[in-house]
Amino acid sequence: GGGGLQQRADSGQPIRLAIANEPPYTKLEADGTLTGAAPDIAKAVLKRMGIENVEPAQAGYDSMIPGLQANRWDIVTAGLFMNKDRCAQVQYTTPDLVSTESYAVPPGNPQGLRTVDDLKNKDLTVAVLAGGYEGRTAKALGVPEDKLPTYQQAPDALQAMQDGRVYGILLPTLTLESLKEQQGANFEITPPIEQFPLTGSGHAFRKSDKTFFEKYNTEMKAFKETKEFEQIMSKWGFDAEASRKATTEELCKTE
Ligand code: 6CS
Repeated sequence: GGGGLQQRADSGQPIRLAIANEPPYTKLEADGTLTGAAPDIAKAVLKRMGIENVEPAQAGYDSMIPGLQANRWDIVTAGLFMNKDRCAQVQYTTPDLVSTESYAVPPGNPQGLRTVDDLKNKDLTVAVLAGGYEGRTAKALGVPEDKLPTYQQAPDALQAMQDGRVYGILLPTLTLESLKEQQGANFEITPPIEQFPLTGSGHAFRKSDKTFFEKYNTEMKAFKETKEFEQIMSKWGFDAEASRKATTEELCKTE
């Protein structure tokens, strides 16, 4: 194979980027503009390849890889964190975003939820996203599945906490900070959970799109050395140095 995405680009068709619409990782403006850290990086890399025709495709984390395989979109640029399972299904570029995970908890954190062991030992549940990295990783760390009810998107998880259906939420620290700011919601965010591995995403491609992937990955590595990359990263609250130090190989070892 190898013709698919390359052919699409050559014929001037839009490159479809899958996102969740979860700032600061991904954001769809009210006017339809595609932005957020991962799409801004993708657009800059594609521009270096002479491609400016891109189109957003909004999806839940549970359908990003299936939709990629089914050719519903061309690249996942959603802060899709690498782990063993995902790395077996798609090819990931060099890392873009490295970040941490936290809990959102009610004001004052009455149950004192801070660690993965707390989640195992206390009689409470936390919302995670369907098909998301957090649920899978928490289970790998020994948290029973029934403590991790799933919701489609971050605002649904927030609603569940506000309704008292869950005690808290387990999501990226930066997602929770953005959610709190956007919704003006009254909750606390714990410091990054130390037992959780550092998360790292890359841009995910179908394994069959070899030629295009190789070119893209080469341009992305070069782009990561630029000032423009640093500007995108700091605009959205990410650390360019952490991204440069991370490797796809290491991040793909996460259970
Ligand atoms: O990779 C994931 O599955 C996770 N990534 C982000 C940016 N947010 C939540 C999601 O579960």
